[in-house]
Amino acid sequence: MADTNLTAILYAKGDIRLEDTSIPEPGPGQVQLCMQHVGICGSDVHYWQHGNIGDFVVKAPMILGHEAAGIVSKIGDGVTSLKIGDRVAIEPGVPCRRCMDCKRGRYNLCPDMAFCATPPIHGNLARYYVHDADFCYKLPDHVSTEEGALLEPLSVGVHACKRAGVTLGTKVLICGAGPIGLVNLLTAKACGASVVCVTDLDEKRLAMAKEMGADHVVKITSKDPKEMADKIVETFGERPDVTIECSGAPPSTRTAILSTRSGGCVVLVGMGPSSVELPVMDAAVREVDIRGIFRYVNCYPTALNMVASGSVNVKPLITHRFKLEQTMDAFETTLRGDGIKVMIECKK
Ligand code: NAD
Ligand code: 572
Ligand code: ZN
Repeated sequence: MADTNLTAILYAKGDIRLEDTSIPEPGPGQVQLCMQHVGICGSDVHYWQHGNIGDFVVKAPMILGHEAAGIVSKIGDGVTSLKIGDRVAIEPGVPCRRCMDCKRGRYNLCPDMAFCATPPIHGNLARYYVHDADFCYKLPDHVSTEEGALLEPLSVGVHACKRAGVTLGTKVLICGAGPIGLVNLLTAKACGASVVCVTDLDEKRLAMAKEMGADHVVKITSKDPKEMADKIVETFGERPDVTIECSGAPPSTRTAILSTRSGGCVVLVGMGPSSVELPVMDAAVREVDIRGIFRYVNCYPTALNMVASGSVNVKPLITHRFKLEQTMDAFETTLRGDGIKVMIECKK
């Protein structure tokens, strides 16, 4: 194990530095983790490129990374659920546990959530990191730490499919074939969706969706939402029951509403501009529910089960691998949009 703590720190927009920091010690209820794998998320790249996402502004140096898994290397006082050597997936958001949202079980909505690599909270793209033990999930021997890191985006798919009510026989439209669209595809299939159609502007991403099990793909060729909705409905032969919007592009959100069957549901996962013009009257008179999601809640155990049981295979999502020392190459690769999931190996 390393005796230094190489860490990827975002100092400000455009300024990521790899530096040695002190090795953190676990407090009560916490574990120290020897980090194994951290996936790069679009939000890590966005903070690097822009220095903010909306009101979340990088005002002080922040450690990047929130899709992560590690090996327990030290135990804090009172921790009985884990032992040194356990391999764990890290759920990156720790809520206050005391507010009404937490007490209702909707801890993802906690206003005091401390979420890795969302300013001002540090992430875990480092050799060592400390996290609350009850937000670490022990991996069975046959589940790798790469898969453990992928439980983070997979949990977004689990939460979206739950909010959409995807079940046996549901016909699902997924707009956008980035990592988040693809984890929704995997989850929808695992939930028993009978038909899943995925849209994107990009042929390579559509090819990936097909490889990962999409029954149909539709290339988006126009910003006219009605024209694209007609193309989608023609592909299904009917309207989808449920649409999971994973691009955040306003024309796609309009298409999502227009495509979905009367009485169906559109789940907004993709984040675009804060205000978007939508065909709300079409949604209203056809009773198309519009629901949002905010990350996930109580989804890690389900995501882990799906991977451990073999009902989803997340490994093909990983298209690029780098070492922690190559963090800048990893970020440049993600920025170019060459692949789907770029994975960083943190161990020495
Ligand atoms: P991504 O940028 O890699 O993927 C988005 C995909 O949408 C791209 O492949 C792009 O070509 C495609 N696209 C763009 N315009 C389109 C259009 N008009 N129609 C169809 N496809 C179109 O991003 P990602 O990592 O897959 O994340 C997707 C979105 O989900 C982002 O907006 C991200 O912020 C959001 N997200 C939200 C949550 C949440 O809690 N709500 C969690 C994670 C990610
Ligand atoms: O893996 C969690 C995650 N959440 C994302 C994006 C990427 N990864 N979200 C989109 C941005 N929001 S936010 O509310 N914010 C920066 C806190 O705009 C969170 C969810
Ligand atoms: Zn993320």
